[in-house]
Amino acid sequence: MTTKNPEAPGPGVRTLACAGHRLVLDRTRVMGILNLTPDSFSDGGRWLERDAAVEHALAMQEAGADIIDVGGESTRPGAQTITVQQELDRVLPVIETLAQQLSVPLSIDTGKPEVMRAAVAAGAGMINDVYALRQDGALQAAVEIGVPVCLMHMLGNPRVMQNAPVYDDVAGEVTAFLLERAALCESNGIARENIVLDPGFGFGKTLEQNITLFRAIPDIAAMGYPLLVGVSRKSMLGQLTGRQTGDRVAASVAAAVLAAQMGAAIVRVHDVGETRDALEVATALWQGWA
Ligand code: 7PM
Repeated sequence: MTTKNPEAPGPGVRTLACAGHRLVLDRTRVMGILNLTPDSFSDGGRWLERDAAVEHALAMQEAGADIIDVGGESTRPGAQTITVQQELDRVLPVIETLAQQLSVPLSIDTGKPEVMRAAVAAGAGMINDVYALRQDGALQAAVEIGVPVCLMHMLGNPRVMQNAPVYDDVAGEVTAFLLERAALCESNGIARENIVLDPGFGFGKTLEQNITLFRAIPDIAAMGYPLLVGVSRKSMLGQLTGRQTGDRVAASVAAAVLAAQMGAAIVRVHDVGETRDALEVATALWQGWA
């Protein structure tokens, strides 16, 4: 007797196994941003702020988020680093609560091995590291933890990255870096199926370099790893539209749709409902669903 599991992905569809949740990459998935840095929640540790963060995550799930990315350390250009304890205090209570309440997986946006371990122990199902596991102990932690990891390209570090970045060939250099990090991860025991790559828009790139890199999304996606693209509300969109952060929703949605058409497997966004709607329409009109 043959039984067909209606939940099973078709042949060739990549799936991320996120600790008890599956992220099936049969269409471009939406990662909702939950920012616990003091930039948005004044100290990130107080009860009212925790409740607001949990409410916001639930609202993003309701709006169609496929995964929620929780971050406690600002990677804003020029930002100072925080201690492990500060970062744990910000993210752990929220992850513990959300892991119980959400039906979608959580990712932890951190470069610190201690935070990776604690966050996954508390229920996170993916590691999102803008340092691509380059901080001391991070690679080993990711190997041991065993959840999918997103490796992002950044030139330098957040403090200095926007000081006149220079490339001979931005797309070629970013691609080479990502493939080198992926190869190192695999040689240390991270499964190929657990690796996601991200060109790192805005992380040590000028507007012109970001545009060149964006146009290379199909080539980077062709390397065979799922590609994550994060351009939501970023300054490149401010430079293109002349708009302030909160007024970059339409610009962000346009960029997310284009990234999806060009091969992005996951888009990391603030405006989940708007992005979902736009992706549904773009997919239906471009490919025809079903
Ligand atoms: C201030 C400036 C606050 C910039 C936050 C940011 C990405 C990421 C971020 C990305 C992946 C933002 C950034 N961006 N992780 N974390 N890819 N994988 O705009 O592009 O959200 S932080």
